[in-house]
Formats: sequence, C-alpha cells, structure tokens
Amino acid sequence: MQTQVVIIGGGPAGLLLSQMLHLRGVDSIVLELRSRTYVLQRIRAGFLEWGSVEILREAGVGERLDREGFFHDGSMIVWAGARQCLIDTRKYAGRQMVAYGQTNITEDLYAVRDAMGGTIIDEALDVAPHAVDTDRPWVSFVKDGLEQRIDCDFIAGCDGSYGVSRKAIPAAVLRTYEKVYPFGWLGIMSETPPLEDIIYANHPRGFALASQRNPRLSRYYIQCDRDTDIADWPDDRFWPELKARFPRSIADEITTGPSIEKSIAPLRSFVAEPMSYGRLYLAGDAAHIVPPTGAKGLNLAISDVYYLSRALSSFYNDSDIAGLESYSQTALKRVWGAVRISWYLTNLLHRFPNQGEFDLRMQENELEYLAKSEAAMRNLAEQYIGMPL
Ligand code: FAS
Ligand code: PHB
Repeated sequence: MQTQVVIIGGGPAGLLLSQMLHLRGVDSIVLELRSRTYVLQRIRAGFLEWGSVEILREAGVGERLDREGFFHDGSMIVWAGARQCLIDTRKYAGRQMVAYGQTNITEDLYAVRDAMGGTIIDEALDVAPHAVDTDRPWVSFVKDGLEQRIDCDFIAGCDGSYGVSRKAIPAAVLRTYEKVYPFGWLGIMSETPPLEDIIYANHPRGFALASQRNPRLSRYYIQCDRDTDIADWPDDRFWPELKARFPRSIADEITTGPSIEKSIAPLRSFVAEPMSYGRLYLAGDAAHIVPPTGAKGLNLAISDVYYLSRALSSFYNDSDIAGLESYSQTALKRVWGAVRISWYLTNLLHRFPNQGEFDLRMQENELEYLAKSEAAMRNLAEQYIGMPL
C-alpha cells in the first residue's frame, strides 16, 4: 500500500490527526493495535481546554460536544475544612472549561473518519516503522495473519506511552525526563447526577476530585497508594472515603450509586525529546505523559496534532518545510508548560508520604495566597485553561 502519512495509533491523537490532514487534502492510513470496541470502551480523560474545543470544532467534531459538553466557568479547590477558591477561567482568562469525555471524542472522530472514507486498520499487529531517517520511510504490520507494507512520506507516532514509535528514535538521539509521584488516582464512573462544580480537595486523608461527563454521569477520583489493589476498594468502601475528603456541605450533595467503571492511574511526568526524527513525528502520549491533576494529557495530544497537521499541510500544499523543522521545538514549549502546571497542582493538592509540618504550611499558604490574590489566580487560570496556541 502507499499513502502520504502513516499514523501509528488510533486513539485521540491518531484519529484527530487523520481527520485534520484529510481536511487539508493530505491522505493518511491509521494503524491501530486494538479493536474499535476495545478503543471505545476505554474511559480516560474528560476535561477540555478552550483551545481544544476550538480545534475539535475546526476538525468537524464539535456538534455533539457543543450539545452535550458541560461548559463552566472554572474549577473549585477546597481545603482546611471550609476554605475554598474558584480557578475562575471565565473571569481571569475569558474562557470556559468543558467537561466532555475522551470516549465521546473518540466515538465522534471514528464517525467522522468513517463518513469521509478514512482508512483505519484495526487490530494491526507487529506494527513497525522502517527507514525513518530516509525520504522513503515505510511501515510493516500483520493483519489477519498476513504481513503487509505501506510506503509513505511521513510516519506519525500516535501510539501512546507504550507504543513502538518512540523506540524508532536512536538512543543516542533520544533524551527522556521522568518524575514518578508516590501515589496514584483511583477513579470511578457512576450513573448518578454529578455535583454542580468540578471540585479538587486537598485533605489530610488525601486528594479527591469530583467531576462529571454529563448530567447523568459522574466521575470521581481519590488519591491512593501506587500499589493499591482495586479489589480492596468495593463501592461501599470508596463512597465513604470520597465523602470524608470533602467538607460536609459538599459531601452531603454527592449522590452515590454503583460504579460502572473503576481503575487506578499511576501519576508520573514523562517527556521525550526530540518529538521528531527524520520523517517520524511523535504526538500525544507517545511523546509525553502528565499527571491528570491539571487535566492536560488529552489537551496536549490535541495541541500536538494542531501543530503537526499544519506543518504537514504546509509541506504538501505550499512546499514549506519550516513547520516540520520547528514542530518538535514548538510542541515541546507547550508540553513543558503543561508538565510544569501539572507538577505545581500535584504538589499543591496531594498528601505526600513523609510530608512534614513545614510542607503542609507551604501548601496551605499557597492556597490562601491563591484565594486572596487576583494576580496569583490570573496566573493559574490562564495556564489551567491552556495558553494560546
Ligand atoms: P492513547 O494512549 O489514547 O492512544 C494510543 C493508541 O495507540 C491506542 O489506541 C493504542 O491501542 C494504540 N497503540 C499502542 N501501541 C500500538 C502499536 N504498537 N501499534 C498500533 N497501535 C498502537 N488525561 C487527562 O487529561 N485527564 C485524565 O483524567 C486522564 N486520565 C487518564 C487515565 C488513564 C488510565 C490513562 C492511561 C490516561 C489518562 N489521561 C488523562 C491521559 C489520556 O487521556 C491521554 O492523554 C490520551 O489518551 C492521549 O491520547 P493519545 O496520544 O492518542 O494516546
Ligand atoms: C476528569 O473529569 O476526568 C478530570 C477533571 C479534572 C482533572 C482531571 C480529570 O484535573
């Protein structure tokens, strides 16, 4: 087979890139390891920066998002009993955050790709990029037991943190940066009415978060040990623990019910540099991971694709290679900004093992400063909603 861009990975990054390239007249083939059913049952992120909303609208997948997304003016932080402040993105950054599940985005992208005749090869095994440091790269894979080959001009590695693309960058070239946090998030989804606001809790028992997907679907998280066994957390243990981490007035508003999904996400930051090598370009989790505290993971995948789709379109439509040459540097500037704000919020809101009184005073003073200083809140709000693309 032959195409212009082979995209390895059919998650949000890969599907969105395929769609944005199509709208710019660039052909691609998506190779996805898993079945479509498997990809669509994954429950992950759910919180979009304003820039991501605009990009998804431009890609032609904004209609359901605008109809079903939960647009709101910011997220609440509660701490020390009844103290609270709003990260008011509408007041301080003139933009709203939108709660809309990654699963919905993936469904919408599959639908629009199918409608426009996109080529997505599911259950593609042993995908391997070849000759990425030449101008004739190609990709091999196995489908229904048959070895296949696709010749192309470029390869986009959108295969997540444990994919194959990043490994195609020689060890002598690749630099990685990692920080592993000493805890994870135990998350559940329940078919219960959510709270009015998205609320982060800094609590002596540990961090908690109340979020949502729609008026009938709630998403909750509690900080847990990295080695937590999910079997130790039946619903009748989760709900009281979640409530114990919020002020009583909020806890009493939480509607409990059977969980329809429960999973544990370890928290870590990871960045691979450079995000390109020869004709290979990385986007999304293939290049970086952030702790979910700042809700940046999915949004970074979307902004990477924003830059990469424009760079590839300029190459094909204007014979301009500047965007491709600067892609890694441009994307990494935004990546490191998201890594930093996620690191800041993770340190601000969680309880760390061996945290002393001094550290707790630092957290409390920072929260009080945010609550009192317009300048401090403006600083946080503009980063939380996402810096301009
Ligand atoms: P993805 O991992 O979503 O997609 C990569 C795709 O490549 C997958 O479909 C995979 O099957 C495929 N693939 C892998 N190896 C392959 C191979 N060799 N060949 C072909 N295909 C291959 N972000 C937030 O902002 N907020 C959150 O609350 C949040 N929660 C998360 C919870 C969990 C458990 C995880 C794992 C991540 C979470 N994230 C969250 C981050 C997450 O949303 C990612 O940022 C987002 O999925 C990134 O999208 P992609 O880069 O497309 O990677
Ligand atoms: C979510 O709704 O999944 C969510 C919201 C805010 C975050 C992280 C995750 O910071």
